[in-house]
Amino acid sequence: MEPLSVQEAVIVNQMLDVEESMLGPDVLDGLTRTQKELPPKYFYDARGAELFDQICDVPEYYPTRCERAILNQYAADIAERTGASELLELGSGTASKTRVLLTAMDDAGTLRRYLPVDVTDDMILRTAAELVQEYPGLQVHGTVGDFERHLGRFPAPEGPRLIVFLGGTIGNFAPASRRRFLKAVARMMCPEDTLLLGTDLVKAPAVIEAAYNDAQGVTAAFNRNVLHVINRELGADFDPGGFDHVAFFNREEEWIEMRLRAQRAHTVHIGALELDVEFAEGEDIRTEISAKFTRERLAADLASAGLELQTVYTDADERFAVSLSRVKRAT
Ligand code: AVJ
Repeated sequence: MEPLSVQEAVIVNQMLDVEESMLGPDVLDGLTRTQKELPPKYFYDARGAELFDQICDVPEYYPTRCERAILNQYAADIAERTGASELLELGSGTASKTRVLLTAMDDAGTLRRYLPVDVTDDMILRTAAELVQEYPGLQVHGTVGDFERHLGRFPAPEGPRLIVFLGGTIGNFAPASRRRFLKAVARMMCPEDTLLLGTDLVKAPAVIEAAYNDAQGVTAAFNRNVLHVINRELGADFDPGGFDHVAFFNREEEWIEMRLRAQRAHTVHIGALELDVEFAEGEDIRTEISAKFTRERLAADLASAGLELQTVYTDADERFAVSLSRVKRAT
């Protein structure tokens, strides 16, 4: 990659070497539980990110297309309602959906600064370099960090800020940590700031389940990729092909659960942890939950974090929602 030589971009790395990865402790904690579990954030090495991009293109996986359609339709309205001069994006990735928002803010004449936050520094560097070209005068202040841990370390706002958390990734948090996360977001918001949140909606279970069981098997490969990551990073000897991909809609919890199911009884050795993990035949590792929301649930979760739902945009079929919230004013 070309070194970044633009004046307008500043990238601050919040990841200290010692805390660079929680993979080891997280795997140890997750795989020694009665119900084995792995955090979904470890899907996304280079291969996992590529597989997720492919998921977004399979016909069954509707969330990305719906969210993009909503943003295309309502970006101008969002820019107008928020009057935001800066956009802080949690988990910015390639910022492909962000451009429509930046353009709308640019058209409204308010755009001054873009603040991407992502765990991968080269993603932020590349995006920053592109965006300062595309939007002359735009300042980019990137933060390399984990938005679950570094929320308090972002630059102070210089004007009305739009905080953007897209993709439905909020659904990956368990309910308690979801509310904790929303509270932390609310705490860093000023009265003139707005939160733009993407959430998948509750709908016919068959539609949701198809999105996580695509016919081409891309989601299955994505699911198994976490075992490749653990093999490589922690010197483990998982046989990813020895696990079946399972995804179902948990109707009580209103979330999708992805699991990896051991085809036979066996033991896996994880070198870096000096750990042997025993699997019974048919035993599952839960690898992801992806919560689906009703408007009521969404409003309640936001309210319990001190946020007030202002506008809910949906696609024509009401499959996905993008919402605007502000901090509740003291009464
Ligand atoms: C990127 C977390 C929103 O939960 O739908 C896609 C990840 N997992 N297929 C989701 C995912 C399986 C996705 N998020």
